[in-house]
Amino acid sequence: MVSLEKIAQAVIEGDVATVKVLAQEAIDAKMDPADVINNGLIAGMNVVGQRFKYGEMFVPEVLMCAKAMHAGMEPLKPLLVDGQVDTSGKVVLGTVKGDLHDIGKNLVGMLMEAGGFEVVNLGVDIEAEDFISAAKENNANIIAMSALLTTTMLEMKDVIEMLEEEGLRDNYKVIVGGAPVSQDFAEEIGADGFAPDAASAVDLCRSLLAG
Ligand code: B1M
Repeated sequence: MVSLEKIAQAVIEGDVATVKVLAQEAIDAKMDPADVINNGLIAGMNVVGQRFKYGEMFVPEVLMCAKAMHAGMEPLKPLLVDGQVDTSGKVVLGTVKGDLHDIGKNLVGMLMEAGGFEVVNLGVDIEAEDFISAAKENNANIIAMSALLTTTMLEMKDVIEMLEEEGLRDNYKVIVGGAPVSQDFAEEIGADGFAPDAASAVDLCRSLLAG
């Protein structure tokens, strides 16, 4: 019989086919879709995030797990009543202007979604004004920027300066990450936080919004 533990385990194993079957079985058994998402799919993905953080899982495996989670979400989402899945907050995420690297940024987005955040993933090569207008339009809590090049990480500073110029700096928490980015750099440009990896980015968002 289908159980939340089985669903979580299939996500942890990155077993897309099994997750699909179990999600359908859960629907047929009239299980609460929010419970299946929160305590089956997302619970499994949270384990994946922690294993990735501690080097027990690697990027390709995490991507398969995320694919499995999404495969399970697909048939369940239309059955949800608004507000049934807790959202921890809304994040506007992107790779900064001039930078096309998105593998790490997408991992960050997936783990944030698994962590209960609503993520607006803007993509790559995002201009400062586009981060800001997306944050305004989506009523976001957090602006999250990724950069993989020493030349493009400076764009993060432009976004923060533009927020200050527009008098919007206090409206959003700003977090930064990516291989060349450090805690020192984050402090230097006035960001609210830096995370070295995707799972830590989720913890950081939680702690920033907690106060
Ligand atoms: Co490029 N590249 N690349 N590249 N590339 C690097 C980054 C580089 C270190 C390679 C090297 O020279 N050794 C180097 C940068 C040097 C520097 O500036 N310090 C480099 C270069 C120079 C370039 C080009 C300029 C090469 C050229 O054309 N001459 C060019 C630039 C293009 C551009 O962006 N304008 C370029 C292009 C590319 C590809 C397109 C071929 C491809 C990107 C494909 C894609 O992303 N869709 C690519 C790749 C794949 C890499 C390497 C090999 C791998 C990057 C990656 O995906 N890592 C990289 C070398 C390396 O790192 N070994 C390299 C895996 C990923 C999971 O890790 O992105 O670090 P990462 O994300 C981590 C953390 O950093 C963190 O969490 C993630 C998961 O834990 N994190 C965040 C990331 N964003 C975060 C945001 C957060 C918090 C945490 O909060 C918001």
